[in-house]
Amino acid sequence: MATEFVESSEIRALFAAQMSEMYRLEVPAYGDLVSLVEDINAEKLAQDPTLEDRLRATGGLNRLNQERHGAIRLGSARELQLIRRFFAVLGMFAVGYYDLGPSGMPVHSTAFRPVDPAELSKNPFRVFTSLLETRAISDPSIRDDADAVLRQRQIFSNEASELLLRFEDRGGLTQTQVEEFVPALVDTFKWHEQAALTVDQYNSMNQIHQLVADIVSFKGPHINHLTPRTLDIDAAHSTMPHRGITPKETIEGPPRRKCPILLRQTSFKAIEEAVVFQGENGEAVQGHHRARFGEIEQRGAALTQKGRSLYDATLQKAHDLMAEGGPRHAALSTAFGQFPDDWTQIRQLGLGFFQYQNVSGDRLTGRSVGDLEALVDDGLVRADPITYEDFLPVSAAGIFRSNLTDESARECVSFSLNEFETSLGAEVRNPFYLYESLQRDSIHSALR
Ligand code: OOG
Ligand code: NI
Repeated sequence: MATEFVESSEIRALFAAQMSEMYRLEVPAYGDLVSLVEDINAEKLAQDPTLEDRLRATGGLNRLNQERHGAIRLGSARELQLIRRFFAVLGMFAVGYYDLGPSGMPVHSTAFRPVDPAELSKNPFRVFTSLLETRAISDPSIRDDADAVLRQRQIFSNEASELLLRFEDRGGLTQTQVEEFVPALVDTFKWHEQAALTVDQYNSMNQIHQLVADIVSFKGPHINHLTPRTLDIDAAHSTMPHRGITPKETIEGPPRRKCPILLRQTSFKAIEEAVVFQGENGEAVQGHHRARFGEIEQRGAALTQKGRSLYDATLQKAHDLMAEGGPRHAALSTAFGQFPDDWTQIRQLGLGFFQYQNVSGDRLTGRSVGDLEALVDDGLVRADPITYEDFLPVSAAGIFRSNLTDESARECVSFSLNEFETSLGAEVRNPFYLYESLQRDSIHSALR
């Protein structure tokens, strides 16, 4: 009898559920945030049948309440390569490249996520994964210290590593192996109260950059947030204080619109946690650290390169207006006045990606791509915006920044996709190609 391997979507769903369970126990405010988001989503779906219909048509309705993204920060190329191999077991691959260097962070990032639409609709779990570049540390002795600590660090258990090798060797894991593998992998991302450094080492890393201290001081890459997806971030944001959660003032990304695009996010500040540092003579020294926070997101439509360039220019214009002293709200709405807020216009101008479906009840033989707009117009084909599955570097920098208490000017460096891919040991997938091919496939099957 052939051994039955478990589908990667099932392993991923189990992993996501166990991560959520762990985070709920470790950071109770996360549980409050999840229940708030569930309430708001139920309300929104009841009020907005068009939204419900679109989510159903694009396979997004069932996944909604289990949908999360997490974030981790790694210390070396070796850790990044291992994470890539572990996430492959869960059917998650590196998509998109985000250089946070120009925003004053010593990291660059990718997101591990499923790529196939069918996989996304089963469970879209994503992990925003950042890699520390110690060469951004200007003090050579602290840099050497950090490198030495990171070289020694083993973030995965032997059990998880053995099962990874078995997966790679045999091409899958059995149910029994999955039941051992998932908790062992989840353990990698738990909070470590016991620091790997002395309090003096921690303080000197913290002075260089709080992110350096967060990444180097601990025995593992603790998950630092787990984000549920809301259908109405403004409602969720204004309800947070009523549930005892203090959000940051602003929502990152585009302003509220009739046609949501890309990604809007907001967060609450990291909680202070007790840490036990190593003392000089082996005794324990009590201290604390802020790492783990909460975030919510609202996902809108994926934009084409052309749409994205317009978004970037629009956001830049809003920031310029703010720099001139304009209030944030006014600056955003003035700037975004130039970004069409109508799905037909967004489609006809080629600003967004759409999924097409033949709803005529007949074959559309003899019709070609050139007829698509007319078919949509006549109601024979429906066009639904494709959900954006990725992240935004300016918004991500805002999320990072909201958890740094030290706002002193920092050196900005620039990293590159090339060096990231070398560290990863693989190519990063280009999100634009993924949306493009999803759109193309839907057109082909609509016109078949
Ligand atoms: C990651 C921050 C970025 C997002 O949603 O844009 C992020 C981090 O703080 O490690 O999670
Ligand atoms: Ni996030």
